Amino acid sequence: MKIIPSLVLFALLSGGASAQTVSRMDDLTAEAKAAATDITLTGTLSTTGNSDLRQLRDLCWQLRRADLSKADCPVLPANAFHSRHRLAEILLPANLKRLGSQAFFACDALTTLSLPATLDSIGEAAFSGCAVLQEVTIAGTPVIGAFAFQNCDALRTVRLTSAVPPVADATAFETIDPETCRLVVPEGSEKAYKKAEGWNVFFNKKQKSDGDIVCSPADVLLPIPESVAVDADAKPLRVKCSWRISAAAGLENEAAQAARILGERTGQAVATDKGRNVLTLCLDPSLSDDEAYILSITETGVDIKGRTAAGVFYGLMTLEQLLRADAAALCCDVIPATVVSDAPRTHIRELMVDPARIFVPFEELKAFIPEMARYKFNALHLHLVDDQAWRIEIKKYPELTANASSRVGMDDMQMPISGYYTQAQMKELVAYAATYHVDVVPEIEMPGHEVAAIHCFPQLTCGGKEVPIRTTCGVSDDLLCPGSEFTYEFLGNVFRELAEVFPSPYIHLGGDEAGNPALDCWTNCTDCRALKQRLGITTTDRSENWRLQKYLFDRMIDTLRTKYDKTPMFWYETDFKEIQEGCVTFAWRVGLTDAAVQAAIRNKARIMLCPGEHCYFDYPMARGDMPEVNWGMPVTTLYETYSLDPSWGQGEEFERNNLFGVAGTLWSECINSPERIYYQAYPRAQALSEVGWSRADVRSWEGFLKRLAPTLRDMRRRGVTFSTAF
Ligand code: TNX
Repeated sequence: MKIIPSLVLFALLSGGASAQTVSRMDDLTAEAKAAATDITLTGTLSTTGNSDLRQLRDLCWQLRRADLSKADCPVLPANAFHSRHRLAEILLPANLKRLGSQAFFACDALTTLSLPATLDSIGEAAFSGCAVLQEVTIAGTPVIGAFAFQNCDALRTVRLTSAVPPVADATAFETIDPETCRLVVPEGSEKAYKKAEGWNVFFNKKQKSDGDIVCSPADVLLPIPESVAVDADAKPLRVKCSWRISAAAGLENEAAQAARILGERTGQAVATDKGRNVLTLCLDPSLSDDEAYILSITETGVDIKGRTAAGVFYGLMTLEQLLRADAAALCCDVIPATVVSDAPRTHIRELMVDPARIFVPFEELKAFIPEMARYKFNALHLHLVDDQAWRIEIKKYPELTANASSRVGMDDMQMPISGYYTQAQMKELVAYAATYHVDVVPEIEMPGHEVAAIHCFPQLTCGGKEVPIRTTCGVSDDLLCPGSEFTYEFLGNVFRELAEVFPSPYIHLGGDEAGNPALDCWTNCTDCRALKQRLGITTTDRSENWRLQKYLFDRMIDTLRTKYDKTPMFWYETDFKEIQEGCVTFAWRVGLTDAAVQAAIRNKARIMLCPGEHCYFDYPMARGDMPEVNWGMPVTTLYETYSLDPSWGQGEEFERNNLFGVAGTLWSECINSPERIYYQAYPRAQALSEVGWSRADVRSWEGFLKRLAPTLRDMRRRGVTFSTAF
């Protein structure tokens, strides 16, 4: 009964190909946009706000073919078709002048492409990751940006009409294999192309470098280490030689990571028995911190010492950045004799991902881990359930994933969103993350943001109300009922299974947005009233409802601590006055960090800093950057992220006793592809990594920007997307 409406809608949306010719997107109904597979637009197209292009990209989720050849549209903005995996064919506007950066990033169904002669420029990474693109025709002479055709491994023909080679960045076709991809140019112009930067790769002529690429350690490390000492007089290390890895017992994982990094970067043989350069990994209990390390580079190799395997691993992350150097190439040739001595400022550096609102397929979720580990993040927080979905298998309650992991719609995006993680997958994720020293922290919300569970088990809410799964963002007034024993039985069973899957010492219990607006749900409930009476709660100014919430939390905290030895975590709410000693509260609301910090100090609790102003990476980084249309989010600039003071002006005692760490949140109401998680996260996550890892006296905004440039260039080379709106 409950699922019929969404099934009908699903059938409507996916049934049959639908071709549409209209002037503008606003001429189509919401249903037509969602059903369209082939759209021809003939009008003057808008590119800002909820533009024709934003609607094409985000609302026409089934789009396979777009014909813009008759449209008036001189600019296709950055990200115009970012990660549209179904788009197989596009006819570009006949008056197109500019194609923005990442315009077709990861459009991995696109097979052929014809760029009009009117085009003046092709942005950075415009076609990066168009993995099945076979044929490109470039009319005219557009300036072609860095990494424009990165990882277009299926390219077989690039055809040009101009006898004069267009100006191309040296990296525009960096990953082209000249054995399999032909460059077709006007007769007589081969010589010119052969000599031209960017095009010479087609003639098997790798860029001739002007000598060795030498790493400058202080200019390339992010987050910046405590100290970097270069000895310019000592003989440097040549890295493109064979390598031998010698690792102490217990560092087998780090030895494997080291072999991977050296192999990928240097392209040289890596073994445990022979090699010219030696990488030695060992443990040194005299270091100051579990994550501290000392990395020494000499003429003969590299030594990394850590107090624990985690420290050794962070030494390796630093080594990889030294090999990458200024990212002029995948790997440098020479690193000067250097000693890096390093330790983290805060001990939990987290990114939070939300597969509840828009599901993140398992393999994509896994792939997120190595990237965050590069910047020394050590916790991945998974927001596994919310009003819109339940995403984790619970064996005792198969209804949860059967009935609440599939829906149509996230606000105006009328697409089917479905999926959940099995417990076996989560165990695999945990094991994989551990090889990158990342702890996976699960979150199950209570008493709010629980509509998915209530949808499956109406007895979880007051009066057994039947509630549909939410398909829009925002806050629901339907809460778990603290007066019903079933609530505790249910949560207890869920946590019993979670504790077995996630070995993390932490577990997040949500707690946000369940009291404001008022908890009428509880005020009018007979079970809640009976509970209030039993507890002697007589107030009627709404504090009674916060006390009921406290009762619920106290029971769950007790269960989690005594049965599973877990430290509970919560989103901070001002009205919720008492945080249990030792628990972790998350400061998230814009403008309320002072209050959260004082509450943590008062309650002897620990506090995670993720204030919206600095750490909400679901917000756009600038106006007009993705997401262009949202529920009214403010902007969180890169500078705002960087300027977060993790001690919040409180000084050392607070930092020692209360500060837990820093977190960046990637709520996914508006993040409609896995690639866009990276786009929202980076480079703000890199700024946050430095906030969380590096001491204030060694870091600066200018220094960060300088060191960010090679970091981002390397991401481009590796085909990873990020925002450039800073
Ligand atoms: C508020 S942050 C929420 C989330 C939303 C987010 C969107 C928090 C604890 N609650 O449910 O996804 O805003 O930015």
